[in-house]
Formats: sequence, structure tokens, C-alpha cells
Amino acid sequence: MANLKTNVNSNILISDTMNLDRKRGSYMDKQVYTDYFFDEPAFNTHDGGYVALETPTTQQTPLAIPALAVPDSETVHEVSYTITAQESSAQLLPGKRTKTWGYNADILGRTIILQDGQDVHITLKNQLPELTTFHWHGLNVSGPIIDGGCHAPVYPGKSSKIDFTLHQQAATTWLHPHPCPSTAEQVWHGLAAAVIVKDKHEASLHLPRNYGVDDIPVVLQDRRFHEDNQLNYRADYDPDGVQGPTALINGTVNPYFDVTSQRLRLRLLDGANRREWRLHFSNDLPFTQIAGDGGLLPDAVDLTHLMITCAERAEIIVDFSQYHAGDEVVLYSDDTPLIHFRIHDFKADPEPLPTHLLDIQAPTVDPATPIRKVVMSGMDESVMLDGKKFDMQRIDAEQPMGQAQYWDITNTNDMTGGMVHPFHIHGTQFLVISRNGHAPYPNEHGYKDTVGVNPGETVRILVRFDLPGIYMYHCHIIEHEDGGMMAQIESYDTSKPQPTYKLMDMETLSKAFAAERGIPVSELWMAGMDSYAKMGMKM
Ligand SMILES: [Cu+2]
Repeated sequence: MANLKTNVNSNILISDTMNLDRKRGSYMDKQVYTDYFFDEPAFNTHDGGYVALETPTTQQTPLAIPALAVPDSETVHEVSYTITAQESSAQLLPGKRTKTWGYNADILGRTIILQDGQDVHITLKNQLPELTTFHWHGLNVSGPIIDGGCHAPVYPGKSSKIDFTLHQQAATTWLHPHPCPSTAEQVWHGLAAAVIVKDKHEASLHLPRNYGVDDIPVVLQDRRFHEDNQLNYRADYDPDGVQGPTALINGTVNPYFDVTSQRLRLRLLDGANRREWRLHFSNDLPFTQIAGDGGLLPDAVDLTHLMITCAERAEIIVDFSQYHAGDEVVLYSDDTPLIHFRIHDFKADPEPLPTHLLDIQAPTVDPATPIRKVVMSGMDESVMLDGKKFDMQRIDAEQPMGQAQYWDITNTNDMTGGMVHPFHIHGTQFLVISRNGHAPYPNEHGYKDTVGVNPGETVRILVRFDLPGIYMYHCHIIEHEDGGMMAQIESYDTSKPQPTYKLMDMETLSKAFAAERGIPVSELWMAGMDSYAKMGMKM
């Protein structure tokens, strides 16, 4: 791991708050990073207009905490869930309820808990009016069916079953739909749920884990509300990613949370279609990042600012020991308040947080293995991956199962006018090795499945698939993936004959969507279709 833990950069400051805390001895000799690390000229860049968040004018309401999904059955070794994608409505704003979709919930979804080592059985039920898929973003499961990408549709009124054994360290992962090219619209309707993986190692550490009290998921999204408080995806459609001016946190507009513990663990998830979040608290209160997408960081990192790109997760611990009942601490993105933390009496917890969290042994790479090059290019409709648009029937690359390979992910947008493209791989967790040859950011030394790539940058990652299958990899600005900035790789077992996979095709999906909407295929509109049509390319 030593080669991954290279030198930290120069963005180190000890804030005044930290000096105060230092006197109390609780932050002795810690570095606190005070910037977002990403390239500032790329912030908010967006062909066709960036939509800034607006400060909400509605009354503060309690932050919704997604209920825990109730297993159909559970033992130490085995768990069964039924996950139902359903139509519903939610009271998001005063007045009319907003029509929404959710997983076992009105909007978003119940939080699913899985244990490392468990045999997992999930019944996927679709009670939506159209086909969907159930994609397990960040889970080490095999593609293309269990993983729930575009090849695994569940049709309306139908259900299917998946079974897998989970071998994965504790992490905050998530579930969202992935039916190409309508992923973005289905997420916009409300489909997204936290999936928390637990393991014995994480359970042995002194960290908050009382769900809903001192350990909460925080799903960061944004929406635009139209007449009668309704969503209108097509009206808001933008090939560079749909945005809205209203922050929606766990499906709550203008939330507050009652803090009743000294430390609070926030499992942050950027569940937005396009928006990156630049997070900081009132008075630059420092916080501690303990985990990224794939679980614990090797060492806790203290920050005052944190940027997460689409689909990324960060688990942070906020310590309110310097505050008193009646105080309020606000979480912001840029200048927009997101959550008001109302401080109540709490019991002091004198035991410090662990600083070393996890030993990570990077897999070794055979020097003879070529470095895989992946290029994300374009903006708007022109987005491509390796100069091509996604084709469900085309397998773009192969990698032997169990073999670690370096992948160089390049974003060819230029530095002044390009976007940060969040690059995601299905079915595995990778390590970030370098950014343009320099050390990764200090808070990305743990396993990840999504990494923001700055314009003009090449990010080297170390990738290994532990299961055979077909895995999608793509930009996670969801309109970019729908628009074709996506490809797929086959991981194969070298000791066995390569299997033939039955892959979904656009014609089958288009016919199904059209039939479900009661329209001819010629009238079918789905988000990504314009991106192919405008480039004169066949979907
Ligand atoms: Cu992108």
C-alpha cells in the first residue's frame, strides 16, 4: 500500500477551529485539508446552461430517514429481500403531492442491509407502468444479469429473482435502475436506495452505527418542480445532465435533523443525475472522512470541504463536541444550505475515533500486462467512450478474471470548457493510483467504483474483476451514459471455455417501452435517443 499512500499535496492548513480543538487535545497534530481538490475551472461547466441551486423558501421539515427494508427471512449466513419498484406520490412541497417512484417506498427506497459472506436472495418486483432494471451500484456481483444493467429488464407486473453470495467489505453502495437509455428519467422519478454492506472489521471499530440516530444515509439530489409540484423530465431534458434548482435530500426539501449524539456519521451519496456537490459546514467545521465508495479508507482524513461527483459516496463523521443544545450547524453545497443540524443535549464520547481504519494490500500487476486506455470525450450529444457510442450487443473489451490491470481513464474535454466526468465500473471496486502522474487526492486511497476525472486529465486506476461476466463502464452523469458514453467489458475465467451471453438489444427494449406507453415505436422518446440521432448514429 505504501506506493498508494504517496505524499500529500500542499493544500494543508490548520484552521482556527482546529487550533481550538488542539488545545483540548482531540485533534493533535492532524492535517486538515481545506479545498475541493478538483479543478475549479471545471466546476459547473455545462453546455446549454448550468442550473444553480436556490435557497429554499419553504418551511424547514424533518430530514426523512429511509426506513430499513425488512428481510423476508434472515440468518447469519443468508438473507432474502423482496424489492418492489412502485409508483406512488410524496409530499415534497406544500400543496399537491408529487407523483414519484420508489423501492418499497413513496420515493427513493428503503435502506437494504447486507452482510459480508451472506448468501443473498432478492426478488425483484416491478409494479411500475414500464420496464426497469435493478442495478446494484458498487456491489461485487456478476454481470450482466445479477448486476442489473440494461441486459436484465423486469417487465411491468412481473418479477424475477437473483441469488448471489456477497464477498465484500463494509461499504455504502446503492440500488438504482439502469434500463438504457432511460436510466436518467427513472432515477429522476425517484428510484434510488442505499444498500449498506456490513462486516466484522468495521463492526469492531469505534464508529457511530446506530441507524437513524447517529448513522444516516444522505442522498443528495436536485429537482425542478413544475405546475402542481410535479416533475417533468422531458421539459427539463438536457443532454449534459438534467438539473433542478431545488435540493432534495433523502427526498426532503429544506430539511433539518435533530442531533442527539456527539458524533454523527453521514453516508453521503451523490444521487443526482448531473450535479456535483461541494460540501462544507458552517464556520468551516472540520469533519473526518472514513470511507469512500467501496468502504473504509486506510486512514481517516480530516477535511473542511468535500466535493463528490455523481454516484460517488463518502462516509464522514461530524463531531459536534464544541456545540451546545440550541446551536445549529448547516451543511452547504457552495452557498446553498442543504441540511440544518439542530443540536440537542448529547452524552460526551471521550473515546477518539480510530485514525487507522483498514489495511489495503493493492493487488500486484504483471509488468507485461498492457495498460488499458479508456477515453471519455465530448459534451452534450457528442459524448462518446473510446470514440464510440454504447451498443448493448457489442462487447468492447476483455479482461481475465482475477488479473489486476491498470486502466488509464482520460477525459479529453479541455481544461477551460470541459466537465468533470465521473467514471464508473460495474461489479468491482478499484484503486485510484494517480492523476496525471501525481498522487491521488488524499481522500481517495480506499476502494472506489466511481472516480471524477477532470478535463484534460488521465486518472490511472487498478482494476480486477473477481467474477466472470459482462460489466458496463461509463460516465455517471446519467444523461451521458444514456447518451452513449458507455461501453462493456467481459471478464472471463481462463480455466473454462468462454460462455456466450444473451445480450439485450435496442429493438426489443424499444418495442417494450412503446407497448407499455401505448404508442408506436416511431413516437417513442427516451433521453439518450437524441444523442444518437443528432450524431447520425444508430442506437
Ligand atoms: Cu460525462
